[in-house]
Amino acid sequence: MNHCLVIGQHNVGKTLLSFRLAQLCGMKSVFVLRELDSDPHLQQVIGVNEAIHSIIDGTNPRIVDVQTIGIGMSQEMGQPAILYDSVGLSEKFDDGLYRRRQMARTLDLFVSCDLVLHVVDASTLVTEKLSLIDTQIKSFARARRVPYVLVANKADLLSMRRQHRSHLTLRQDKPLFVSAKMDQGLTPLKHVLERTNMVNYSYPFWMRGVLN
Ligand SMILES: Nc1nc2c(ncn2[C@@H]2O[C@H](COP(=O)(O)OP(=O)(O)O)[C@@H](O)[C@H]2O)c(=O)[nH]1
Ligand SMILES: [Mg+2]
Repeated sequence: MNHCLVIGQHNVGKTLLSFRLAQLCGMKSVFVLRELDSDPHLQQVIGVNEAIHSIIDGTNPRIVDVQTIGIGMSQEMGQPAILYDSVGLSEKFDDGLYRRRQMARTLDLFVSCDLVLHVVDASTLVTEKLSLIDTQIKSFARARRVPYVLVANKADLLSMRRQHRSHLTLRQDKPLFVSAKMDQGLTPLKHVLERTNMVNYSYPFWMRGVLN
């Protein structure tokens, strides 16, 4: 099974993007496991459309847990994928113990996943550059040589001019500008997910992570 980590700072749209990807893969409902501090973890089957609407309407309680979302892939690909919708990373000292544990869990997943979707909020990029924490996420993925996509979400909030500027500044990272809210630009991410699945199943497990 392919393991894909959705990582980034909080409020950048990781959860909405994860459910949008599930929707794009044709899922009406998904199996979700929320890793709470207490055992057993919470297991739910969630309607994808309902989840999307509740995030956009703001009626969804903010999720601060690592959530595992199971996605079945198209028949040609066969293999299902697992999305880890992780807790937002931050550098704040005052984050509570529970939150810090969830961040540690996110970093654990970073070491073992097959694909990294690194989400940034395109509308808050300062002078179109990545923040320190985002630069660290990118460097770590590069060091691991795990397949990696920089996803610049909330592109709907950017003027064409600003999007163009961000494109130029970040061109080495080949960002994919998307809007999870407006459901725009996401199809290439589904293809990445399918391709990583295919590549990972044509090579033995010990070669995973060295393919780029
Ligand atoms: N304008 C806009 N808002 C978005 C987009 N994606 C997410 N949001 C909003 O950003 C907020 C945080 O989204 P969420 O998925 O919970 O972020 P997370 O903390 O990274 O998981 C919510 O209010 C979403 O509706 C987008 O593409 N455009
Ligand atoms: Mg979230």
